[in-house]
This record gives sequence, C-alpha cells and structure tokens, in this order.
Amino acid sequence: MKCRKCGEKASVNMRQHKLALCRDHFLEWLPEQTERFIQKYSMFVRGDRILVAVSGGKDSLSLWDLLISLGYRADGLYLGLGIDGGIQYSDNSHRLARKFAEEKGLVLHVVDVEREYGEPIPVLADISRRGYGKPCAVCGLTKRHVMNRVARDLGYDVLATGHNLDDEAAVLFGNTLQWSGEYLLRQGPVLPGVPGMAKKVKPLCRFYEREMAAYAILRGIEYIYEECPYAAGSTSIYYKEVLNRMEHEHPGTKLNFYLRFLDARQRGLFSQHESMSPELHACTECGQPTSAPGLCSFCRMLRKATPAFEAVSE
Ligand code: Q46
Ligand code: ZN
Ligand code: ZN
Repeated sequence: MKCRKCGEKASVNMRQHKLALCRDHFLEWLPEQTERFIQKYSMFVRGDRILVAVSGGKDSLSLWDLLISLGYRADGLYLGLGIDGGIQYSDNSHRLARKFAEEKGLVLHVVDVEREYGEPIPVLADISRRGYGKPCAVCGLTKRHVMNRVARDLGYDVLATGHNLDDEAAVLFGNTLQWSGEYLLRQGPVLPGVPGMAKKVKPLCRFYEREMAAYAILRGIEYIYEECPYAAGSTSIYYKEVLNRMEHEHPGTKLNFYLRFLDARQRGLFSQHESMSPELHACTECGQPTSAPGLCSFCRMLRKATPAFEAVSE
C-alpha cells in the first residue's frame, strides 16, 4: 500500500476514508484534521486556557501533544484514583503522565483522590455502597467533580478530554439502545458550560482508536498500554466489539453512525428533551450545579463514604 500523497510505503491505512499515508504525511494529516474539528465545532480559540484531562493513556497524551504542537495553551490534570489491580495501574499511569509533562516542560496538576478525600476510589465505592462490585460509578462521579472543580478554581476556559470515535460510538450505541433522549441531547463534541460547570470538549471524537494509537506510536509517546483493571467485562467494551465487527465488514460504519447522529441532533431530533431538562441548583456543599436542591451526587456519596468529611464540612 502506497501513501496517497508521496507514493512512499504507507504506514497507516484508513479504510473508512479510502486513505493510506506514510508516517510523515499521517503526522501532518492528523493535526490538520484536529485543527479543522476544533474550528468546526467552535471548541476554543488560541489564547484560551485549556485544561486537558490526562490519564497516561494514548488518547489523552496524544491530545495534549497535538494541542501544544498546534500552538494552544494547554495544561494537564492527572487524577490519582488509587487503582492497583495487580499492575500498579495508577502508579504507572501517573509516572507516564509526569514524564510526558516534564520532558516537554508542561504544567501538570495532580489531584490524589486518597489524599484529598481520605480513601482511594475502590474503597470509596465499597463503603458508599455505590459500587455494585465495580467502582466505575463512583470513579466517573469523582472524575467529573474534580475535573470541573480544578477547571473552575484555576480559571480555565475549557476542559478537554481524549475521547475518540470508538468511545463516542460505544456511548452513542448504548444510549440509542435505551433511547435515552436526555443523554443523546447532551452527547457531542462540545458540552457548553453553565454557571459553576466548565465547557467540555472532545477534539479527538472523529478519530478512530487505531488512528490515535498510530499517532502516539509514530510520535514516540510513551503511554500506559493496559486498560484500567476494572474496565474488563464492561458493557462499553462489549459495544466496542460489536461495532468493530460491523466496521470490519463495512468500513466507515462507526464514523457514519456518529456523524449522522450529530446531524440529526442538530436538526432538532432530540430537542423536545430540552424543555424536560431539569432546572439546575448550586450544590450547598461544593457549589457545582445539581438537578435537585441540596447536595450534588458527589457530595452525597462522599458523606456516605467518609463520615469524617461530613463532620469537617458542617
Ligand atoms: S471508570 Fe471504571 Fe474507568 Fe474508573 S474504575 Fe477504571 S474502568 S478508570 S474509564
Ligand atoms: Zn507520504
Ligand atoms: Zn457537591
């Protein structure tokens, strides 16, 4: 297979675009496309302060690398979840995120959940009894809360995450199977900010996971290969496998699914859910927006899990 631009041997073949590129042309193409998506979806402009949520994986480190190469002002935020799983998952991912930042002279904020809230994620999940065997619900809640808090407290304009097309298509697939109108209405490359909640963007949402892996490898980015140990057996991995089978038979299925959804949403397919969106209130503890008056779900979880937190905060 030859590079479409120069005729040299291709390194990456993107069947959905009928496009094969050599290393150099792929490393030119991907940042150009990223810039195009940033502008198309009005994610941010040069001069905005961007906070990138960095997990130590290929997507978030590549996103940070791309934004810096494109001349944006982007700092990183790493969350120490305290997950070991026999592979020192958190320690290794933290080490790689720190290494990346140090080598490039970038600012990396670190929030260690255990130090901040008294327990690591798996223990918080156990004692708040929200885990149902897996800490993912508590983990997601905590990540959203902390990312938003740091973005707000440190005055960032926007919070960027490294979700790729495979992630987005899997979430969309799940939401569509359930016809979750409210979630479908909110899914997209940009989630506008509301008082107390930062604007969120996903600049990689149109790139396949394998394109991001190719980018990270060709750029020499050292990232953690292992998934979080709690990801095994999750519904989202199952949806990804199903979508991959379809993609294999019909290249472009995932991209089409996602882009046609964005079109439909823009044409107002889920707009009736806008009027059903609940009124937002400020959490009485942390000030972040919540749908019911009183405490937000994160603060409620924390009270249940760490009575000490309750005593201190009252
Ligand atoms: S939610 Fe669950 Fe992930 Fe948290 S505990 Fe691991 S798998 S990291 S995206
Ligand atoms: Zn080429
Ligand atoms: Zn709260």
